[in-house]
Amino acid sequence: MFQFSARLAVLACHLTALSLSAAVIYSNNSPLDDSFTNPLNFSQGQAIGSTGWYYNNVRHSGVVGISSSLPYAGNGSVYFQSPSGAGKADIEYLPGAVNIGGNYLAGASLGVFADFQSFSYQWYRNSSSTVGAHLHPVLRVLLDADGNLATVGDRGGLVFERVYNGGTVPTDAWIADTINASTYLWNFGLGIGFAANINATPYAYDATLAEWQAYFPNAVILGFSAGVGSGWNGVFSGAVDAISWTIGGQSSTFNFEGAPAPEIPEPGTWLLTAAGAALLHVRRRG
Ligand SMILES: [Ca+2]
Ligand SMILES: [Ca+2]
Ligand SMILES: [Ca+2]
Repeated sequence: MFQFSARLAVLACHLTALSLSAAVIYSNNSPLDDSFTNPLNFSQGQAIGSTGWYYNNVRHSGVVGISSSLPYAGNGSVYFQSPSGAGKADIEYLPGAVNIGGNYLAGASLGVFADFQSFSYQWYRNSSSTVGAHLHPVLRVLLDADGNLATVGDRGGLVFERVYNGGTVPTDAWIADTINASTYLWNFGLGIGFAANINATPYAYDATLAEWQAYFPNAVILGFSAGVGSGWNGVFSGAVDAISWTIGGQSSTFNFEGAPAPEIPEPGTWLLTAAGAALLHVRRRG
């Protein structure tokens, strides 16, 4: 009995720690269940309020939205669905974002890549997914490789996937991953081509965060991204939550939740207000 209570206390502490330190990002819809999708073959996005977060890069009927489907640390999380290998959907934090044809791009930097220390998230793969067993929602740091925002051909990012770090992908459970200096990441863009090899080994997917920082000493951080799809052959559904990063000793954590329901005054409140107004009216007349 004591053990059970102690475990509950520990769980409560974890939940409190997250809720105290995390910024809450609410769904656009109230109380919950955003479901942003786009059937076309070019990417579209949608701002999540004025939080700096965006549903983005959504195409071929991929779906992303803060939803109650797989709640974590409260009533919601960021739900993803992809119906086919072509489907894609991301959620992204983009400072100073600009809308380019309905999709969003960062317009400012969060800091220098050399100061980037770690990032982490919780992710979930539903067992109904039929894509390769190694696939799960990925986490990316978005970069401008030369640090000059005016040149855009070197924009891209570094991607975390468990399969390149010796990890398995459990289903129907929330899984925590933290990416630090020794974690393997692979690249897209950055002016060096998709999945480029930057170190001495012939394999492209074994460059650590520290090696990437040494390779791009002038790079700046353009944001963070989590998502699914694009080349995932089959159906995927899952979620992410508790996205966090640390840059130069400053940590930011985000908990994705359903927006509070709009407040509707109860009948009693209306009556009191009406009575007060009537009294005021009588007094003014008197
Ligand atoms: Ca640049
Ligand atoms: Ca290599
Ligand atoms: Ca949540």
